[in-house]
Amino acid sequence: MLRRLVLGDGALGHTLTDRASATPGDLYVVTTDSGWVTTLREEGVAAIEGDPADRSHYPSTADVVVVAVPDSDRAERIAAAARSAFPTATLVVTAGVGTSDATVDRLAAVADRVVDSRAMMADRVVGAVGDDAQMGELLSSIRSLSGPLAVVAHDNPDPDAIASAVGLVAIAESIGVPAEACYFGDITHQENRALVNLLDLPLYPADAESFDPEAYGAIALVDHAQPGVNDSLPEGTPVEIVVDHHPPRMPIDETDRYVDIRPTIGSTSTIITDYLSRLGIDPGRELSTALLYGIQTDTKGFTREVSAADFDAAATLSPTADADALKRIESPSVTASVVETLATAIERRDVRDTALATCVGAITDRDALAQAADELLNMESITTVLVYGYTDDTIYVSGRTRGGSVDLGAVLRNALDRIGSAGGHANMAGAQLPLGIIRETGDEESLTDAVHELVAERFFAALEAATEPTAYMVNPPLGGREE
Ligand SMILES: [Mn+2]
Repeated sequence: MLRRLVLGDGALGHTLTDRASATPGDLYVVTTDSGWVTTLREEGVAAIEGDPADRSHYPSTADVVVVAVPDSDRAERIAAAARSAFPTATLVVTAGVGTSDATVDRLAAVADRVVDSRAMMADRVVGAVGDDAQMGELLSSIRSLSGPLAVVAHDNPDPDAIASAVGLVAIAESIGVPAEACYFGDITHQENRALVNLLDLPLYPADAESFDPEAYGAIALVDHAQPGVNDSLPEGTPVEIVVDHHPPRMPIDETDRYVDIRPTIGSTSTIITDYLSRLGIDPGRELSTALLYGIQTDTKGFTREVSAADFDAAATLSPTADADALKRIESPSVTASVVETLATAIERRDVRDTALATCVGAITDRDALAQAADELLNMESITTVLVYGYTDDTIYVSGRTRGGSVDLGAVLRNALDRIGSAGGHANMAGAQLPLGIIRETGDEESLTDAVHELVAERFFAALEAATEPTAYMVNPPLGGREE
């Protein structure tokens, strides 16, 4: 487990610990701020009141150390103590506004990363790109367009994709090129809808049937890299710009295009934040909040695949981000229909081995299915969940899996494509089936049973076929040869 140590009392320290305490992790805080210690302890965080420069307060090990104090001389002393205590840890130090260049240099000598909040203040002019060749390339690829830029997030976009798309639009608009952020599919999670709604983010649902790539000067992809793979663009659609942090599944053609894929970075929002800083563009309150939320969710509150650059970006954004809005996004109000759907889903669950399938009957809110599936995936020993319900004419199916042993998108296609349409990702997939003939099945109760049978039998059979150990067929177990 990654052990994180936060030394100090800055706003950054608070932001980081606030997020981190919500996820299981090994977090230590050493601060002189006794009020903060009390708050942290109430949240179950190991907080020690004392001088953050005093090694005797430190835990025995730490993988990531964040020094967050506004005074840079003090930051320097604390950083030196932390470095000597944890020579191999990733050390991130904040440099407050007004820190001299000499101090920043000294901090940089001891830290892996100095988060310099002055950088943005200093060059807030787009022309300041100077000798930054990469940013020059990005801007010139946008500037040369003959029409608006379409920035396409992957289907059913998550906060990272949403924020990155809106961020890239802001970059295009900063040089006077019109741009639109769009996505195919749905924004299913309540949190993600709250993100878009609360911050009033300019993001448009596109329609796969009517989307016309010709209407745009170019297409940019964020948080994914292949048209037609994680989005509903036709395969082979020409794409001019790709910004992503996922390791590419297949080689990406970089000829005559702007491609920036950084698999060591925790989120695309981090890359976009880096662009904004280097271009001197002020993201403003809403976009800062969205990007910060994108980083937080993709790194699971700075615990998963997090890099120094992610901390850096979070520190850049946090002074401008709207902390209250973030809180409301993280815990949106739950509607009664979501609670009812979850209750029915639990009651009617059909568990076979580690898979669960459940029919919740007639539904008014399709998103409740996805949320119920998410909740049920937390059940002990359950690794795959399928939740479905129906409206007047359609059965909607929402699936989730964890652990990576099953490609749920493929399972659902095998199970249900012949009687409807199915698709999605390895760990998150869905399907829609016409209710058709079984609609005639008498009362509501027997209709629910009929729908369950229709979906569950096909699902469990396809799942079993997908999890059949192929190794068994190639190499029969030792001594197990039956004639
Ligand atoms: Mn991402």
